[in-house]
Amino acid sequence: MKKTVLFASVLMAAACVQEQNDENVIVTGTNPIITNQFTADPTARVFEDKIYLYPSHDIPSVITHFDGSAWFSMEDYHVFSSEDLTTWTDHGVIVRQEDVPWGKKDAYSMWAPDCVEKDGKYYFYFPDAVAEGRGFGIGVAVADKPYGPFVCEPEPIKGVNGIDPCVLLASDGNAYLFWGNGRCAKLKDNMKELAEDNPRDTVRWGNREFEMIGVNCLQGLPSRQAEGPFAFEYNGNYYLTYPYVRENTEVLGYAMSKNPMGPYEYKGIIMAEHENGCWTNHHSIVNYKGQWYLFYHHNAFSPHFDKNRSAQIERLYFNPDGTIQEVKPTLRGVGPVKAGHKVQIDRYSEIDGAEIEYIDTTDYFKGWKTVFAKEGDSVLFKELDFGRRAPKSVIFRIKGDSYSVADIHLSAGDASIILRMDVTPEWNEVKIAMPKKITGMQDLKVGLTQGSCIEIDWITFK
Ligand code: FUB
Repeated sequence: MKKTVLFASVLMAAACVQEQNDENVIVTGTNPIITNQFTADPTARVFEDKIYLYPSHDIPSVITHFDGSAWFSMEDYHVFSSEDLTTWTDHGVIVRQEDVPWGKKDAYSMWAPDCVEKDGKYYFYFPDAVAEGRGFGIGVAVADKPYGPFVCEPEPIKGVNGIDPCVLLASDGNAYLFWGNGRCAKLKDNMKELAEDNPRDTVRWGNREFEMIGVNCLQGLPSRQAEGPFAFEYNGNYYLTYPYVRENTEVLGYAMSKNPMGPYEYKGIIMAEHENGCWTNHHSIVNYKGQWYLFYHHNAFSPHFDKNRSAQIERLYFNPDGTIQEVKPTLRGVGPVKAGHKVQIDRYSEIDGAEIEYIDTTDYFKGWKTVFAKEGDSVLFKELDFGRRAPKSVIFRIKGDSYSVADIHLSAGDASIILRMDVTPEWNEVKIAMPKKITGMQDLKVGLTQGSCIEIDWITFK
């Protein structure tokens, strides 16, 4: 059932619409994590013992860049939450471009946002194209709950022009706004304005000079085309992490300091360039239940247009000296996957010979299939939870290149079994009794031992 609730504020603040759809539950555990829409620039925050995800919401392009190419198009923000990093609830739309009093109503420019909690209020920071003048402003919308309803402030934050806000609530008691290519300024206690005592810079663009509030924390550091700053504090160190162009596309880099406003010292790469050329990356770093995670994006559901991106997660680790270990993107991701889920073995941990293809190239959200073209091809899916009661049967969603018989080898823990099944040229769900008991957390290996080319969409154990 879909409920639409309209909230209006008396004090000139704009109305924001929140849609709540109880059926909007997504179960993945693998990458990408959200499979019902594009989710770029994922900012993850822990509120009320859950992960709340505030991404920007790419849609197929409806606007063009100055060079005529299809451009980023984002008209609203959704918020998602999860307790286990596998089951995600889409709480619906929290802010739309039409609701922003100072924003251009048809700019489709609702780029990377952030949300922080202070004294029981949730402050959602978002960029939008300004209706009057040029460029981007950064707005604030306030709510009593992490999923809204959010009420937009009537004006953007004064003194701030730019994109990609991130707010650091530092242990010195201050809140710091980072934005654009690494600029940082202290916020007032009201979280909606810059503090009066911020330093000021004179910045030169061409032959014009501008006074800018705050400091450029990336001054002198590798920061070509830097954007998307994400700052956090851990073990007495401040970390300023940010995408920038090392060669041709963005990497995630980072710098450390003993002070929120720097000076920062460059330390290296958190994630290298995406191998497929996806130009942007954008991220957040969060500790949830004792484990650090990197949330980032990739264009997995849009292989031919890298401005339609999807959020992914990996575990992140620190070295004893506080530096960060480089993170490699995976398909397996971090969420617990139960054997009773539709186990998407195409999100493999290791692959040997098999190949991964999209199921439907007219609708990439249908996901992938694993193609076993020759005997011996296999994939390994790590950390599959078979639970305490051994499943009695296994179901394969499978097809082949002809009517045939295939022998599929499954191994997990002590069990190593070969299952013979009929394969048809159309997708079919084939159910087979499990000849051996498998329980507990196991790495599952699936391989073709005999038969012609087969494709598997998913496997589930009942
Ligand atoms: O999503 C639009 C822009 O692309 C973000 O604001 C940047 O950080 C980049 O990810």
